[in-house]
Amino acid sequence: MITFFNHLHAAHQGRMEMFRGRLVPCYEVPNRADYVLQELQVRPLGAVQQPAQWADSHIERIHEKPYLDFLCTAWDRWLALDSANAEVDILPSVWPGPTLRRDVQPQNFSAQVGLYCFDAGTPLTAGTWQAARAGADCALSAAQAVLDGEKLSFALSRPPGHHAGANFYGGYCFLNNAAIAAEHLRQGGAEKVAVLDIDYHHGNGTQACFYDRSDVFFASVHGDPVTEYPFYLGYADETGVAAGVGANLNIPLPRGTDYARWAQALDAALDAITRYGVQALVLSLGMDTFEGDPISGFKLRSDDYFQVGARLARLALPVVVIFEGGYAVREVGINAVNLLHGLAKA
Ligand code: OKP
Ligand code: ZN
Repeated sequence: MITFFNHLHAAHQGRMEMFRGRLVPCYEVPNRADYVLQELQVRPLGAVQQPAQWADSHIERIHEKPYLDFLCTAWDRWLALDSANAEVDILPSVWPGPTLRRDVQPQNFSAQVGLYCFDAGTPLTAGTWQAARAGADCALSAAQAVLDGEKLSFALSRPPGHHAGANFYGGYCFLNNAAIAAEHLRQGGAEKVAVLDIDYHHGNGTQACFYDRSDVFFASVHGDPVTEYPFYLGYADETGVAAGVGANLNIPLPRGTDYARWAQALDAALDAITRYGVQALVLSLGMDTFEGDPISGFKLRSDDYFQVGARLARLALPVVVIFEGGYAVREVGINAVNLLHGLAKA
């Protein structure tokens, strides 16, 4: 395995997120990635490298230019409004809900934040763009490694990406690293690829990126959106549109699901990927299925992740692993590295 890591991830350090009418400390913290790196040093799985610096054109294959322009200028515009804003992060307070227009971009800064951001839990900070951009570089380098013949690569970056879409951010995510990697595999010659998302939360951004495409199969096992974030996507009847019909598989599971039941769902997703017939897999690796996760509801234990990795290995596909969620910070490294060892050694 080859791992791509960039210290710039730590430049994204949200202070507070909105929860039940209060601002509470962010769950998505820099030491999440550092704990994984530390555990990879204890139980190594190959080289850890800095990513190459990739041109923006690779990111523009997934994200719209006006959205990227907003992201990379937002912090400076925020400071220009009031220099005291340096002490607080950007959160939206108004959104284009039903009957309101999304096709105009108001000049007002807060109105633009609400246009692009779909929740109040995703602070945009001084270093968000730099961290997210370096994360996309990790994803591109990891995809390139597989194109160059590696069997397994790992983009160890944050913030995560799977809730972000062509022109929106939310759920702690800004740039969709998994989608960027999948598209890079396609450009590099893989005719069909699959994205398998095993984060606790449905990867609504990734699904949206590929919903009308037949060349990227999206499969996800996640907490049932009827009770779990992101609530408004991730149901079993979402099977794709147009050319993408049959290329989207959602397997929602109730809060409280244990490993035995979760593993059945994983196997169903793996069978569907096998039937679809792809040349490479992108794995959106969220570790928030862990029983100790503070914001999630599945019951997987640390030892289970070895078996998860071994199950994934049965696909016998090259895999680009993208780090997503997982908020039990002390265990996130052990759990992620357990899975990676299961996958690499099987
Ligand atoms: C991102 B990823 C907790 C509210 C949860 C959003 C969760 C985003 C999860 N107080 N807010 O998929 O791990
Ligand atoms: Zn998650």
